[in-house]
Amino acid sequence: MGLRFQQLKKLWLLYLFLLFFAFFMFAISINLYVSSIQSYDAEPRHPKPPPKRRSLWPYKNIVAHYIGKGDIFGNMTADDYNINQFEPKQGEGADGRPVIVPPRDRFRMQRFFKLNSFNILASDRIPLNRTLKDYRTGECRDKRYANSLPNTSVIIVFHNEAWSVLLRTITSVINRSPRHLLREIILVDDASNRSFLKRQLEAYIQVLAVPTRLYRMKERSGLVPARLLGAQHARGDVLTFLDAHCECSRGWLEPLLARIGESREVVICPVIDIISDDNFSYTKTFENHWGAFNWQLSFRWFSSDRKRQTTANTKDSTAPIATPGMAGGLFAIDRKYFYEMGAYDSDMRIWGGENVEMSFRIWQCGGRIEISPCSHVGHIFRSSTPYTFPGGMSEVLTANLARAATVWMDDWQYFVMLYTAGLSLSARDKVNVTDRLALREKLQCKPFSWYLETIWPEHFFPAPDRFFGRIIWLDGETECTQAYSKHMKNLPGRALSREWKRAFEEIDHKAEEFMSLIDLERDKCLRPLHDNVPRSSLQPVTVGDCTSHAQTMDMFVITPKGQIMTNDNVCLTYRPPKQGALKLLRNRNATISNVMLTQCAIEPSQQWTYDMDTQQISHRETKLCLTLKSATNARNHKVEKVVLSMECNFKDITQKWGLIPLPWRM
Ligand code: UD2
Ligand code: MN
Repeated sequence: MGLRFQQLKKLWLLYLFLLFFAFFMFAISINLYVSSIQSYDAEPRHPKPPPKRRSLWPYKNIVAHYIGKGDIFGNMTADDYNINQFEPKQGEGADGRPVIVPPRDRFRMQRFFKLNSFNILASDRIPLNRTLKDYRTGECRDKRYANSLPNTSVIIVFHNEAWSVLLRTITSVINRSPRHLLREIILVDDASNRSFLKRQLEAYIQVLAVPTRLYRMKERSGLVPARLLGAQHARGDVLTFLDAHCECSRGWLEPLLARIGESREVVICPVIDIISDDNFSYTKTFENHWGAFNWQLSFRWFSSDRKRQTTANTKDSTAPIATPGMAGGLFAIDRKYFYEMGAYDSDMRIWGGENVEMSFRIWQCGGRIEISPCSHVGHIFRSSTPYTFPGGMSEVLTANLARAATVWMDDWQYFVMLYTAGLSLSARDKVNVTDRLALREKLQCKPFSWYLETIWPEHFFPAPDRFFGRIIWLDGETECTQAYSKHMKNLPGRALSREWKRAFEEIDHKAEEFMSLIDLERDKCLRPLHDNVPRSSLQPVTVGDCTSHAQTMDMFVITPKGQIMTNDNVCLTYRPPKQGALKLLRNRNATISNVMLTQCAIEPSQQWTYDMDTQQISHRETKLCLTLKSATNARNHKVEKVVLSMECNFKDITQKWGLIPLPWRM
């Protein structure tokens, strides 16, 4: 008996030990997992650079995470979509501060991120009326507005928006708008299926301090039909549109309404600040920025100085800035003017394109689009789309863009269709835009060339007086390089050989021949050193394989003044590396060159000349020639071949360049 008992006791102890050990291992692995999530999370998302990080939209078009039919959230259950976990903690996120989700919730945080493409667990901890700082400049705060400003209806459309985020948008509108200027709030539900957006929402809005009405689309249609429905029911003098994941900051409304009070033909946008999709911190962005579109018609922000065209006093920092393009989500417009100008193209579905269409239409038909530096509204920028795209993301988006381009872009519509993935000239045949063309006729709108020249003179699109095409390295081996050099050498009037205009004409003459001779397999094109680097970042150039049409890596626009531009407002720039900066270079493998691609600006570092006689491209000021050489990195190691600016030598074959045009209009 005694022995049995001893044995049993040992077994029991062993059992306890094993149990304890298993538990210990489990705890360690959980801990490791959580910290791996934490470090994964901490790295790429913080801190969000201010609006320079303007590549949100292209990502949205190209690498959105939408997968197709079925459960796009993998392990999410029906309950997960429909549960409302809003549980505010006092002071959380106050003054726009970031929220730190406790470690025990990290796993759920990760899992629920996909639901909205933002960190809903962070949002659910922040009270609906969290405080924000006053993001206005002193001048803006001191500004006094007329007593009798027009009033507004605020229109917010949504599809499956998260509860806390939607209600924080509404609360910020109510709390930060002067009551007499805010006539009503109009919500339009674009056929959401989350259960808390049904009765619960209806009940909630009944008791708000500002009349708030909710309309529902019968079926999922997209933000344009939803905004049109909202506008139809609005009674305010002005329509103010907001996305459903915004926070209005102090003094946001008055400058918008005041500007429309001054001139009803102005469509006025606030400065869009950044609410982090990750921790919901509120980051103010620069006031001095404006927007336009890239070759694929994706919206882009730019920050170069622009004249404030609205006041005689150009130094008035509170005056709005004219902008060729609007981001699309946040703007105010006189209600009657909205309809006089053709409201929206109601055949644009789901998402995208309407901001392009409205930007071109308002400007070309006699209105203006401006950003008021005194009005700050935060918006959650996301790096992927959380919702479905009935009809397919690429199909929907390209159809919307094809509509905008066909109606408003004249000759330039072909350019967009030729060089946007998913579009082609046949896109024109699929869209019926008769109504919109009639509108353009009725409103007697100006041509797209006027828009480019007058409203967006800094633009980087091709134009009749510009070159558009590839810059190939004339290694003298391929048929194309031989034909090109031979032609250039035997031209009369050498004195003119350094004028871009002359070069463009000469190249244009032989365009067909050069285009037919270029061999994409063998000819080498000037292009950025690395693929897939954000366009806005500084990067060296090299020569490499020429790309096919939808990729525009190796395509350049050259202006008669010698700016060598490419997509996204990027220009070839002479930029000698600074000694001190070299030592500090963090990435010791970075390639060093004195020629870089960087944001365009009107400055001597971006002015180049071409000598048709020698086929050299040289920097105008330093007279150094573009040369293909092996470069070194910060460790003094030789790396790949890059293009540098060096002493010119007309015999040097590494300095010879040919301009091979590409078609861009019919
Ligand atoms: C930007 C604009 C957005 C719109 C879009 C182009 C900003 C801050 N945002 O993208 O307003 O102009 O470019 O189309 O300028 N929605 C629906 N139904 C749909 C899809 C979206 O109601 O089928 C709602 C959505 O809930 C949101 C709004 O439309 O409130 C805009 O959608 P988004 O936030 O996904 O667009 P965003 O900010 O990426
Ligand atoms: Mn949005």
